[in-house]
Amino acid sequence: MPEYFKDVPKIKYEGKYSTNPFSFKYYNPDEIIGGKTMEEQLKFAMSYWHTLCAEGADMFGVGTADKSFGTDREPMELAKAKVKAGFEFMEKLHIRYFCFHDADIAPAGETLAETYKNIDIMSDIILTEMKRTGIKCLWGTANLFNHPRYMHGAGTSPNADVFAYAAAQIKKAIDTTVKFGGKGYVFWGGREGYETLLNTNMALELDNMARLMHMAVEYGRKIGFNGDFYIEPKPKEPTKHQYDFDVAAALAFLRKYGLDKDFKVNVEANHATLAGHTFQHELRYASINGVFGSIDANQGDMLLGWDTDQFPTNVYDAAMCMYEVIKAGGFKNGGLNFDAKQRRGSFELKDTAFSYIAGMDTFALGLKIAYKLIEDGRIDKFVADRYASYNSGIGAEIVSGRATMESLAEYALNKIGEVKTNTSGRQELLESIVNNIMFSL
Ligand code: XLS
Ligand code: NI
Ligand code: NI
Repeated sequence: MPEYFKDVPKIKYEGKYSTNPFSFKYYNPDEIIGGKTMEEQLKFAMSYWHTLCAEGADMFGVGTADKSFGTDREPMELAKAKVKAGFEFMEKLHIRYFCFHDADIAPAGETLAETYKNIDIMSDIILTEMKRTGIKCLWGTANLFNHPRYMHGAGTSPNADVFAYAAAQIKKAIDTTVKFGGKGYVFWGGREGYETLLNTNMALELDNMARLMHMAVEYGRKIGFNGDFYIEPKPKEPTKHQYDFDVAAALAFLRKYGLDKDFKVNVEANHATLAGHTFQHELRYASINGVFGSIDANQGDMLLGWDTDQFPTNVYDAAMCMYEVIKAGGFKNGGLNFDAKQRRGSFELKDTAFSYIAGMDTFALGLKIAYKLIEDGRIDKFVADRYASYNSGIGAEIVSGRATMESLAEYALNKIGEVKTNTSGRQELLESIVNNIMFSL
């Protein structure tokens, strides 16, 4: 069997003092943190598209990385080589899950029927590799944004034929996800939005999007899909305005259309920052509303206003992310999918390995720090104390629902006079506590 990532050896944990670039410094799959192994807690997934398909093209230039994997790019031959390369990579990097779009795993045929056939052939081959290695599918999705037919959207297209075509693609992508035993199915609506309201019937587009999701749920449940459906919020790009702007907008949509029983959210770090939120904000908002599902782990660039999909190396953000994940009870059907690509200048195949090592080590650190923060308890205690006024007296009246406008007005008139009980928010102290815990690992 040919070896595709020839320069990449099997990556092992060597600890923080190792200078071997092909080693994990912090990710030690079997290490127990908080009662479970790191591997169980982090559930890393390889993104099929960035890792095996994307060649580094940008708006101003063609690709720089060669992802032909030794083939002359004949589509089916290439697709087969990608499977072998992908599983070799996951085995070498100790990645136990992958995520895919229909279009990543099989080339489009001349007709939809031919595309279906290609997907069947390729999914059989992938399934064989899954059985050989024990690697699992985290989630699947359909690419409803690349082809010109989706120029005006898929589920929100003004053209009913496009809606039907999108449904046909989703149906097959759900079939394939179920075939792989995947526990998630993602809707990322890259073109489900608009460029101008002058040509847009927003109400119909949103109703139609919900119709498509209802059909997907009905079909998925019928064929035995028992995992989660996810909306992956993103505010813009490629459209000027995407309907699933952020977790709050996605949640309002899900509740309005009665989809919140079957759907959760897949939070992507770079999408959060594009929406003007921190990653942690989006995770917290999802978690307190019961829709936290899965994560696309990456990071943006503070100075660039688009989805740069960089590999996550910011330990602080990873720590805050894992803090939220632990508080949410950990991953159930979800995991950490590296929806991330190496920079265009890092064009060698071994750069893909360095990128994943960097990302996995960052989240291993994040996990350890998050547990330390929780065990240390200073932050949680501060927050609990900060709201202590709601535990008794007038606060307890408010929280229990017994207080009314009249009772509060009477209390304010007779008991308060002027409020003299505010206490400091201590932000700087708390930030220094986080640093203290982070750097005394
Ligand atoms: C693009 C999205 C995409 C989804 C899957 O910005 O992140 O990669 O995760 O379609
Ligand atoms: Ni994503
Ligand atoms: Ni993205």
